[in-house]
Amino acid sequence: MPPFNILITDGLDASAQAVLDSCAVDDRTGISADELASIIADYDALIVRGRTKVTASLLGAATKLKVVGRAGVGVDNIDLAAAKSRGVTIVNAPVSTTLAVAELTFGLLLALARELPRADASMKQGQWLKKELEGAELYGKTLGILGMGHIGTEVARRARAFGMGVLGYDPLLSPEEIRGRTAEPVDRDELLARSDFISLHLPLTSETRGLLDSDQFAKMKDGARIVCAARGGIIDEPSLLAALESGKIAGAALDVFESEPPGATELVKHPKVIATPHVGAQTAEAQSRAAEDIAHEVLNALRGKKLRWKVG
Ligand code: 9EZ
Repeated sequence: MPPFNILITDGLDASAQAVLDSCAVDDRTGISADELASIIADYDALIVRGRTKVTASLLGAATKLKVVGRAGVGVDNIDLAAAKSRGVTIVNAPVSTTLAVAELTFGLLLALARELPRADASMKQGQWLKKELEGAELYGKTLGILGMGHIGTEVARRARAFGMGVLGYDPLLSPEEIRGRTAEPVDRDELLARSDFISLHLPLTSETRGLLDSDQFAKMKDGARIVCAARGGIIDEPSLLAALESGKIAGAALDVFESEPPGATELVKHPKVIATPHVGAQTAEAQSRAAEDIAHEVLNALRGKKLRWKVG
């Protein structure tokens, strides 16, 4: 049997190599959409991260393609309906990056509470802003977690260890399941009204795009702080900017943006915003796990084996 032809277009950690050693693997990281469309017909499988847009038109040109693997979690860069109608299987690696994102979320919560980026920047300017840098403790505060999947659950566990009260909302889980994940189950409005910190851990879908808009900010506690290491576009950026300007929201830490890279926008430059360049899953451990997990899953799909992480 000839080897399976596998195309990689967004880079993939070397830990995938041993798993795919029986396959013919082409690494064309950074390839343009046009060039990708012109070569995709040669491949049985495509492995992407978040950069490559797997569109209906690309899938139309992919006459041999059996499976697309997303090395990581969100599949918002893949047209799932088009894949389904063409019989292309979509798999991801939904647990590989959980701890990396949960730990970044805590970094951002602490950075907001203690203004760590400002503290560091002032030192590098030769200043000593000790008196101005009176922050807040996480202990005794309430964290509201929107989305209680793998990542939200790990954030909840860590928040408990810091002595925070933890509220959880997830439309896909029962109150009992949310309680089992160490959060108090509440509806969305109650979460917004009671939380000192709100962290988003949900996918970007047509339902969640623009979920946090000016109506939702108006329901929040005065001086609430927001963390988003989920996906750009879930927070409506103009609404957030207005809420920061009015003082309704005391701070926001954003790892993701509607358009990436965003450039030095008003939001990115805002003194109450901490911005990072979508580094949630960027740890050595997460990238290695994501690559190994997706390599196994793609190979299983090609061999017609049982799948752990079929999407849709
Ligand atoms: C939506 C969600 C969470 C959510 C979580 C998941 C599809 N989906 N949507 C609104 N898995 C919080 C608020």
